[in-house]
Amino acid sequence: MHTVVISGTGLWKPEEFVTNDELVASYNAYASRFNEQYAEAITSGDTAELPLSSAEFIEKASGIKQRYTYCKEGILDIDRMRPLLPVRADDELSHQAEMAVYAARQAMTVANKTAADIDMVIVSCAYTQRAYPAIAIEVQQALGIEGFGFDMLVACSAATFALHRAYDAVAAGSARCVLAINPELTTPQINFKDRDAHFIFGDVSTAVIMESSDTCTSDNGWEVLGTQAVTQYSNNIRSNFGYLSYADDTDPYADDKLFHQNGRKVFKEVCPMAAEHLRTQVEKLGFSVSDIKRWWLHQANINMNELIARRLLGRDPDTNEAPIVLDEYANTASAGSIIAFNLYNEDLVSGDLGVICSFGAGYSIGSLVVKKR
Ligand code: CO8
Repeated sequence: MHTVVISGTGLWKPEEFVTNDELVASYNAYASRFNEQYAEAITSGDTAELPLSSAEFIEKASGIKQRYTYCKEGILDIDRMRPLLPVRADDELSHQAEMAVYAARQAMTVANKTAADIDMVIVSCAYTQRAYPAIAIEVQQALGIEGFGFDMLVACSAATFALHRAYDAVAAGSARCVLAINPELTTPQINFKDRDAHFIFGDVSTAVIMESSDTCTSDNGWEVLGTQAVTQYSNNIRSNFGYLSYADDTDPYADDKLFHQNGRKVFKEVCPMAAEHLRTQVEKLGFSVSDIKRWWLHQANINMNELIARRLLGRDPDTNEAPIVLDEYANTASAGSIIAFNLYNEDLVSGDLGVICSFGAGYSIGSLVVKKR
């Protein structure tokens, strides 16, 4: 078995962003127009009135202040309320591959790796923009990497589950060096007409290089001490988008085809699961929770992260003990814990322990215990 290390990460964010105030102004204009248009039906009880959204609620309930958008155009237009993405020809680099390449190049630079060093590419995220050819293979070609690549979908746990596959491959020797990328292009799957969900997600791309410690030349390497994953079926977070719409004659863009959830239930069910998962993983490796210097947790909701940290530690976490990136990035599906790791690891010293952990749809929870080299 090879000792496996994370030797570099990359983080790419779009230039454009949407603030809570902008988003709420757009949604409220849409809802007000709807309510006026259907006033009679609302009065007679045939149609439900659309409630208004509020920027104060969003920040208090989620910790989110803004979200990055790969394509802002169209999102705030109340006659559209979805991004207006330009179509790309088959021989052009696809949108998601482009996002992936930006983050991948950064991770490769930090890890001192060239394309020749890498022999496995995983693109893992909540959605891929097409079924095939795999985005990973397109990225592989764009970067000039030999070997093989494949795509994986595990919703919010896509990044950690991909790192588990990378870990297994490097540890077993079936790959020397793995590039795992999370081009989270979430905004095209958001129902911006749904007050409960319109504020949650943002676009971003993250990448991680994982390799054997024998080849690692990075001055910021993290040894992976263990991985742990669990899934438990739940319908509380769901998207029914898929190719069967063509055959079952349902509207491919209906509300149920977009992201929807019962957020309250998710909150209640996932927090204890995640806290228990983290404790058992740390203890299985012979450590105690107090040995962990940093928790790079999934970023869905600030109240969730604070509750999980409190359950684990038995007290409020100190500043930076469980860093939050939601204010700037919002929920970026699987990329959240990797953004937190990318932005908040350099102050730790050799021997320090940390945990990267995701939790979300499925339900799925994935974690890695890492030690600074
Ligand atoms: N503005 C004003 N008021 C609002 C709004 C709004 N936008 N939304 C809801 N309210 C109101 C409600 O109507 C309710 O009013 P009342 O009390 O009168 O009934 C009140 O505010 C409270 O509503 P909630 O109970 O729903 O509010 P919460 O405090 O529970 O907060 C959250 C809602 C923020 C959604 C919270 O429940 C949450 O974050 N839960 C966790 C959810 C979670 O982590 N989900 C994971 C999703 S991510 C994932 O798994 C990846 C999926 C794949 C990626 C998809 C990419 C698109």
